[in-house]
Amino acid sequence: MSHDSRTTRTALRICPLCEATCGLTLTIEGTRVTGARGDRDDVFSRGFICPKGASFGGLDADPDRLRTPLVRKDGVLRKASWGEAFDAIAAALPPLTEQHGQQAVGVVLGNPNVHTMAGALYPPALLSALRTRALFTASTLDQMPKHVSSGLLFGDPNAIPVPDLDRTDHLLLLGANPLESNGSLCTAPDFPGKLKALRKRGATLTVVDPRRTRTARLADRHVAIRPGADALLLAALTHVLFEEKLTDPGTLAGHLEGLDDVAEAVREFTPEAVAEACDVDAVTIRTIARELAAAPTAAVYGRIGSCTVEHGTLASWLVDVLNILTGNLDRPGGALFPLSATARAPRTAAPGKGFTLGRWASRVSGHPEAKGELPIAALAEEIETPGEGRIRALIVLAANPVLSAPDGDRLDRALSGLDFMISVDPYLNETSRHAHVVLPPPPPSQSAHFDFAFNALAVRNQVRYTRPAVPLADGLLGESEILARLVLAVSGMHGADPSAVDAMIIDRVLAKTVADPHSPVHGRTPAELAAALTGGTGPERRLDLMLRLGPYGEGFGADPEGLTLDRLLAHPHGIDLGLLRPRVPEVLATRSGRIELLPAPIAADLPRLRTALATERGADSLVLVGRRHLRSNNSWMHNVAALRGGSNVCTLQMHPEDAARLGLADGAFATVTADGGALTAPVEITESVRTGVVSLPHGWGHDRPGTRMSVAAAAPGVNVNQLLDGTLLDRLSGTAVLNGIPVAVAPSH
Ligand SMILES: Nc1nc2c(c(=O)[nH]1)N[C@H]1C(S)=C(S)[C@@H](COP(=O)(O)OP(=O)(O)OC[C@H]3O[C@@H](n4cnc5c(=O)[nH]c(N)nc54)[C@H](O)[C@@H]3O)O[C@H]1N2
Ligand SMILES: Nc1nc2c(c(=O)[nH]1)N[C@H]1C(S)=C(S)[C@@H](COP(=O)(O)OP(=O)(O)OC[C@H]3O[C@@H](n4cnc5c(=O)[nH]c(N)nc54)[C@H](O)[C@@H]3O)O[C@H]1N2
Ligand code: SF4
Ligand SMILES: [Mo]
Repeated sequence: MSHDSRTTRTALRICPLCEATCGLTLTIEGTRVTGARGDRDDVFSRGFICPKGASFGGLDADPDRLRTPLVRKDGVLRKASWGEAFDAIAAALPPLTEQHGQQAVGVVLGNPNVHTMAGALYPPALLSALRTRALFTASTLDQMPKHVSSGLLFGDPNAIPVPDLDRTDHLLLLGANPLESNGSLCTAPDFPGKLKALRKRGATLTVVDPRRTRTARLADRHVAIRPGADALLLAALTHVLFEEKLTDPGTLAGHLEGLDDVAEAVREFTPEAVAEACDVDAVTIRTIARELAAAPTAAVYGRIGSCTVEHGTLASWLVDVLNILTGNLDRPGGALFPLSATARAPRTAAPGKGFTLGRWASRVSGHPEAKGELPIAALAEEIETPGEGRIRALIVLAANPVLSAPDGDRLDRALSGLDFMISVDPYLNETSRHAHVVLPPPPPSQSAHFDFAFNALAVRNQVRYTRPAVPLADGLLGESEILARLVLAVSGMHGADPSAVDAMIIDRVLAKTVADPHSPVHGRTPAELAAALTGGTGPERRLDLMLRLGPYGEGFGADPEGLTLDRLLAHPHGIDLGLLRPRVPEVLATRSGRIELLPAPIAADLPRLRTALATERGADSLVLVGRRHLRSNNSWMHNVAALRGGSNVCTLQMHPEDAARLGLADGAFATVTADGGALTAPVEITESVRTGVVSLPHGWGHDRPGTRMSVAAAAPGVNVNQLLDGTLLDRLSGTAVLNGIPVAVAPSH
């Protein structure tokens, strides 16, 4: 193949920039991506594309991307070869754990790990090589409450039901703005189009959000709730279902435990009791409950605004309780569990191990672990506080917690005091600037793509895979190879062939599978099965293995029509695996084998919600919420010139009445103060936020020295998370409270 700069061709690439996972057709001149459009033949996205996907080429070719590793010498980060970079790691880390113990090495996993193959395939091996419990991820800034509620209800923290957008008659959406975010924990290319189609077919859309978002404007009803009050609203809806005898779990009835206990638990949360705290009148609450119960099918769906709040786990739990009580969980048109092609093949229903919280706790504040993770809001104190088990080294994969987590200034100082830090990141940014070694992955066009995470959250079962659209440039390493080498370097096998990591994992999986009497390959030999795997790379062979052993797989001959990597490669636009289907009881892994409606940790957290009923707030008090902009993505897409400007700016949105009371004009600068600090931002007066609420987007504050993101630094914005001190958490999940934060706002002089 020639890569002459005059040849123009197209190649398919699944978009890694948000959860919608659209199929893109890239135009490539030589080795440069010069265009991107939606792939009309993609079995799932059918040609949809958004402005971010359309800017794929700009992002891919960003001149600020690192093209060589960086290694710190004499305090300064300098360009280095891959050999030097891994030598530095192998020289530093093993001695450090020998001296200070395994807990002295922390790991931070950021959001893009769910958008890359490498991020899915290697962190488990890295963690098991390190044997550390100091794991912090973006989940505790995001969806950990949902994992905890699913773990407790269904026994599996990854069993997350998704709303059946294409078939539902009624959608109650809380704290999500898919018209800007393109959806989350609900993978649906063209989410906006699906909501419009929903309205068009006569289904009802209710949006609960303190802001009148683009999504809210599309709805039949917009409920401008007071931030942080969703759990109260949902508890009152549940109360009404019981009070008015509207519960009807349908076919789920035989799979439930604790129905009466839930009725008792929500008894005092009457619409009248919660109305003031939610700022939603009791009549509206009763109407919503009755409509939910009366709809032929309905789905309740909550996201960021219902998770990153003080009662995030309770709200996440109540979302599913409502789906269950109305008979909508696990039925078409309701909320269903997807079945992805790389999931474990369904077992026959049987009691499982259940889900346990708090098996260990963080060293300094004693925060309980959830899903093996500690709150990222507690990372700085774990680095700063002396004593045994203090974190002295940190491996940061695709994360920028200096901007994305609470109190970045404190974390910034803490990171600068580490003995050793590694960042796997394409940018020298607010976090990676502290690293001793920076390992840059290649641009996305040069990576293969498979959505291990999002296929399990998709509104339709389907499977797609794209190989690199452009060959790996000279001098770069694929991210899978980077992470495999990292695993070797930290486990005393520095210099071994990175394919050894994949081979080892394949062997381990096969050994376990052939020993399982329920497996189609029971009794066969791992070596024989491993030899049958196809694929040009270690990650491809692992994908082939998962596909073959998965629920649609050919099972190494058990089902000759089933899925393999080769079959998938023969379908470049993907394979449709059909509509979501009911999966209870096969998904359940609780100890009882049933859905445990009122798990003990939830029951123990409810008194905290009761105290929220009585919270006093001054007439002029203000709380802060976040927002997302269509042409942005957390902290790292502000460096793409084509995506800057328009609504994608860091302003403090405020209702005209609040602005008038405070004497603030549009464009004037305001100082915002909260427990964690203060910042100054330009005011944008808009009726899209309700009174008593101000809004700032996150991921801004690109004004620190030592970074290399020139476009972002030219209009840096402010870091909203500087307003937080990291102490405010949803206790059950360790998730930082990022919405509904009390603030004071004053004109800035
Ligand atoms: N106030 C407030 N704070 C928030 C939120 C909020 O709503 N409000 N949202 C939270 C949420 S939902 C999340 S998920 C977190 C995100 O928190 P993080 O994951 O810490 O933040 P990102 O900005 O996504 O940063 C991702 C990092 O990965 C790098 N990167 C990009 N692509 C790749 C790649 O292919 N490989 C590698 N190795 N690195 C890559 C980027 O350069 C960047 O440094 O932020 C949270 N913070
Ligand atoms: N364009 C863009 N797309 C993205 C991202 C991005 O940064 N930009 N980030 C990606 C990531 S990592 C994630 S996790 C997803 C998130 O996807 P979404 O959950 O859709 O995220 P948001 O757009 O932040 O929507 C959250 C909404 O909750 C509202 N809200 C705040 N507080 C409350 C409250 O107390 N109650 C209620 N009911 N609502 C409240 C906010 O006003 C906001 O409109 O988006 C992903 N997609
Ligand atoms: S909606 Fe998401 S996945 Fe689709 S093109 Fe836009 S950024 Fe990419
Ligand atoms: Mo997220």
